[in-house]
Amino acid sequence: MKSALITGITGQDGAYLAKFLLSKGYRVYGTFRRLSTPNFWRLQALGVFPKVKLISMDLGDFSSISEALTASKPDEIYHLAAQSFVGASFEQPISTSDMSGLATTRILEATRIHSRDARFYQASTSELFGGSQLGPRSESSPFEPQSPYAAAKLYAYWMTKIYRESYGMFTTNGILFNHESPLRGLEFVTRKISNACARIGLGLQDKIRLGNLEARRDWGYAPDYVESMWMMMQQDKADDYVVATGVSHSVADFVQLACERLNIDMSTHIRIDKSLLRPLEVDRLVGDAKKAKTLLHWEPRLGFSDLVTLMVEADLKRWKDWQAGKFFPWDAPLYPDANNIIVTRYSLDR
Ligand code: NAP
Ligand code: F7E
Repeated sequence: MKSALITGITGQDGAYLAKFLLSKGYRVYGTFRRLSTPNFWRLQALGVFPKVKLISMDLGDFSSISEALTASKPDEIYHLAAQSFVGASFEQPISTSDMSGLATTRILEATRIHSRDARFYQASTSELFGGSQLGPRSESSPFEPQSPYAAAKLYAYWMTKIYRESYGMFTTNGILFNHESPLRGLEFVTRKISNACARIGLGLQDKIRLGNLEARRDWGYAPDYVESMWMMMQQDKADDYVVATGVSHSVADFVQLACERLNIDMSTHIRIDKSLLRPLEVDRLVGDAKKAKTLLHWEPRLGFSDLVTLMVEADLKRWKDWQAGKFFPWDAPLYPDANNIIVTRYSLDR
């Protein structure tokens, strides 16, 4: 049985990837950070919480990274943990550089020392490309990062390649364009819209405040995208791949479709809030995933319109359940059964 270690298993991609790898028969370990309020709701929502083994790790703490590797002895490492919100990277540029950039080197170093034969996936991003050029971006397009987040991820991208070329390690960059789902964090624009529209439809909220409605993104469906991560790790030779749908839409398109699904009049409920505009904006991004399609045989399954519908309906159901006094999944109100949490310092000594 193969073992996989997912850093950031509590995030959107971590949870879907855990579910996917379990379905492939993997033993799945995942790292989480100790928070005063636990954050396992996505794993619970997908029904995989009791099936994964959890290890506490902080990206700034090299010893906790080393412990995670020695405790899990992974065949494959999926490095997903990062400060992933572009907007916040302008507010916290230094910690973002550390957690989304330098932390990758910490994990690569720990891998080189403890698990040299393990395969390594780096969660690279379309944000590397920036937004000044027109047309679809492929693996050979120039990089022009436009945020502290993107600059940190560009450093991590290069370190991933450098470890491949210097030490012959199997390290791969998945350059993924935006991918969304009902498990997306509420800060990101798609989930912010689906959640707010659901609440407006039920009379729980009146207005939704947004920033740049003209920004365009190539939005795909997260469960489709985590499969591409696994496919990259099964190749004979490590390489870098763009993963995208090839179609872009504006934030306004997302709002319009979400409002249509719920018969909401968009003009009455949307307000532009200038404080949500970024100091530097990536105006448009669209990807060219020809390489992933040809070599990995990867294809996106869910299109934009179905994605909007899926997200809106999921949020509508959550709020209806809440109104009916049922469980509120993203609150994770109770500390879950902690039998599967490995306390590395103690358990390793016994
Ligand atoms: P996400 O939902 O924000 O998840 C990020 C994960 O990183 C969470 O598990 C988070 O833990 C963890 N984390 C953050 N800071 C940490 C720290 N200091 N120590 C330990 N863990 C920490 O992000 P996602 O959407 O799943 O994305 C996964 C990865 O892909 C990220 O690296 C992101 O930058 C990258 N990416 C995402 C997209 C996209 O469209 N989703 C596209 C391209 C690349 P908590 O749960 O405790 O916060
Ligand atoms: O913004 C605009 C905003 O925060 C999308 C991360 O997963 O994908 C994500 O980064 C667009 C931007 O995602 C609001 O200005 C308008 O142009 O949902 P977002 P992102 O910045 O594209 C990439 C690939 C990653 O790697 C990242 O980790 O929407 N926008 N109004 C808004 N954005 C937000 N968040 N909130 C608004 O109110």
